[in-house]
Amino acid sequence: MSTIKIGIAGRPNAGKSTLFSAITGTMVAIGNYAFTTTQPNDGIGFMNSICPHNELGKICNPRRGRCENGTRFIPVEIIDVPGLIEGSSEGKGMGNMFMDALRDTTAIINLLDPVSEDKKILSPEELVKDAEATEREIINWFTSRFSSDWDKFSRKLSQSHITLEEALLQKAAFFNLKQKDIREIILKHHFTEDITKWADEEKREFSAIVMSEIRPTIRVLNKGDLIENRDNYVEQGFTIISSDYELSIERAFNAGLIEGIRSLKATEKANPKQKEAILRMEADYKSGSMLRIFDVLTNIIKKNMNKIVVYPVYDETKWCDKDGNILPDALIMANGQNAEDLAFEVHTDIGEGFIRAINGRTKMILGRNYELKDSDVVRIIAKAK
Ligand SMILES: Nc1nc2c(ncn2[C@@H]2O[C@H](COP(=O)(O)OP(=O)(O)OP(=O)(O)O)[C@@H](O)[C@H]2O)c(=O)[nH]1
Ligand SMILES: [Mg+2]
Repeated sequence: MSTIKIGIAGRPNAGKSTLFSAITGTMVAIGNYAFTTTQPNDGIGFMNSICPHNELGKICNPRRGRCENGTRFIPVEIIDVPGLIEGSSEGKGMGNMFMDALRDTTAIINLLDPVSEDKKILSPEELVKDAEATEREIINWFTSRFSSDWDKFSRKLSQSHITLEEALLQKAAFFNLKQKDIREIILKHHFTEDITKWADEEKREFSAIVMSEIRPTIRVLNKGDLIENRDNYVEQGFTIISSDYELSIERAFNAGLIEGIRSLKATEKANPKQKEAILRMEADYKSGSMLRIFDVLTNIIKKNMNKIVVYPVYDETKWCDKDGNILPDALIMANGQNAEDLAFEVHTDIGEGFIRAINGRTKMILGRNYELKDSDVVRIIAKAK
């Protein structure tokens, strides 16, 4: 399973389910009214990476995901949740219990709606306020989950004398935080060593730090097709997409009206009206102020989450597995992980039996501490069990 799980949160009607539908290719309820979604949706989307098969001059055979004209589509998990409003954490709207679906996400997209309730286009400043309101609700949800049963937890702890790191590992288990992440937070920030003495403010601060440093929340402005002066928003730092376009493209691709999801070239099957719509979308993307969603997902994974893509192979010259499948796997790893980590990612037995690795490009021998680089093709040699 993918190690990446991205949640889509935001106000009601922002277009979360439209976006989810477009990236996962599944049908879910979409409606021009608040609280269309009442239960979280879970599906598979894709990030992009330039496939090394381009260098080999042969086509790859991905075991998961696919490859389109040399661009690899690598699967990642996507979650769509009901809309958040101010006060969701106190039970308004759909409440915030559904947010539990985001408890083990590795990043959250805060999808922003440029259209106000009275159908005006919001200014960049107004959008920032909206974004902050949603982010506050996310932190409120985290804090309330993290603080629940605090007294019971404190009583139990006062008899056991464990370190802050261990206490946090237990208390935040619901969020699937790794020991390394907790260690990093308490090294970098000051927290009271005795967790039973934490005041509400400290609990909230811990939640805010997790949500910004471990589970980054990334603002993405939707409905770019409705914004006339997109460049103004880009200058203010907004990343703009259109879920409506993405969904149309997905449908056009499935109906054989365009050549690929990336290359919006109309096929002969498209009628003149469809061709015109395709050209209009293409022109909007060419203007550069609006991004395709895979590029946004890729940026989130590579830049905000600091990940790389690595291709393990069995044969370092043909870049294939035992059965001759070329570049069968594309694994998303953390920047800074090494050859031994890759071996463990492939299989625990391979990790334990690690002898050495070979760089598929240079054919150099790599030790277990070799730091992996983005797009590396690596053969691992391990003792047979
Ligand atoms: N023009 C335009 N309309 C969009 C876009 N994305 C979504 N919409 C419309 O916005 C409305 C709301 O879309 P949904 O996907 O249901 O929104 P949601 O955020 O899931 O809403 P809730 O589930 O109620 O929180 C629908 O009428 C969509 O067609 C877009 O990029 N451009
Ligand atoms: Mg929805």
